[in-house]
Amino acid sequence: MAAKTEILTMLIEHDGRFVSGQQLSETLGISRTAIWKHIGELREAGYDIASVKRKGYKLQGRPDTLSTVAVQAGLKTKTFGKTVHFYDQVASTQEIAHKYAREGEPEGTLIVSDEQTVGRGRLGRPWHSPKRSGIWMSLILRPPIPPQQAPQLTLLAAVGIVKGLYKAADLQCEIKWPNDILVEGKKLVGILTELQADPDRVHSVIVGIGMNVNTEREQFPGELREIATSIRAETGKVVDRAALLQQILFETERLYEAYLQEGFHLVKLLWESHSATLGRSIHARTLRGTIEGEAVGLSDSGFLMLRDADGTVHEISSADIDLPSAK
Ligand code: BTX
Repeated sequence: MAAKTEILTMLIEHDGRFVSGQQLSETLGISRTAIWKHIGELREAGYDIASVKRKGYKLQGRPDTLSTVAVQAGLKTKTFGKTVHFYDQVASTQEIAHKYAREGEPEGTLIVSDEQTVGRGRLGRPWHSPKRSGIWMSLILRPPIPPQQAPQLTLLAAVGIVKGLYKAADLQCEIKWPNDILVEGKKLVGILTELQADPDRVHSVIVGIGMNVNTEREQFPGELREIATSIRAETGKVVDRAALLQQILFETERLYEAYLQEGFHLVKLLWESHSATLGRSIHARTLRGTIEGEAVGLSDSGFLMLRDADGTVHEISSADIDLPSAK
């Protein structure tokens, strides 16, 4: 961890209390002058750090950013987010993640931006990603699985996000197959999973996550106002995006480890328990037409099983789902 990140981590852990320059210098094994220099850099980056003679340093305020130091200070993961590429503004974090994945960046590399100008969803649809109001991120994974199993990672990410949202923002959400996280039927999070693969082997899975965090309801453009929501719109609270992102990385990494060791079963169970889709009559709009029926479960590969009026069970690998009787 970079010294600056370690200093910020210690300041955060002291939660508004002073940490002496001596203590920082001994823990990090660098001079007090070096500590002073890093504190200066943190201040320049927007951290409000008080310094008082004989007492040391105290963190009084943090900037609203998902910069590398903000994401990494206090992060409790093993690999997720250990490498972060942060941008004030990008076209799409997915594009950058694809480039880094091709160049061999390791599993867990995170690409995150405070704003996207051309954020995208599935099938080239646009994803609204205004400045500092959400989490716009792409995570590079390198699971040793065949490409057919890659959709399982969308479901895994959805469960990790739901757990993270519950722990960091006290918000209960539902998952709509395959990639939406909803509150009261409105979309809070979208997930876009893309692959770099040979026919029999995955090179990388890029998990793109777009989450509306501090957007106020009236800030959504007209076409999204009825279908989108944010944590702030739901709870009235402004959330620390960096702390939320850390929690999501932590929960998702734990699930991912279990998935690699034990397979899809645990993810499937957790996913089903948070599902807004199962047990309901739905319309699945696939590229080959619409199928109507009851969503009866997930297959072992993560496909949605839909029983039509004739009792035939269809396995759906990709579709847009309408919940006609949605709340
Ligand atoms: P999706 O195709 O399921 O959803 C896209 C649709 O969602 C749009 O057509 C629009 O109706 C609606 N929508 C657009 N923006 C928002 C928003 N901010 N909140 C709620 N609804 C919205 C979902 O695709 C996958 C989205 C992944 C986005 C991430 S952000 C980081 C990464 N980089 C990137 O370019 N995409 C991913």
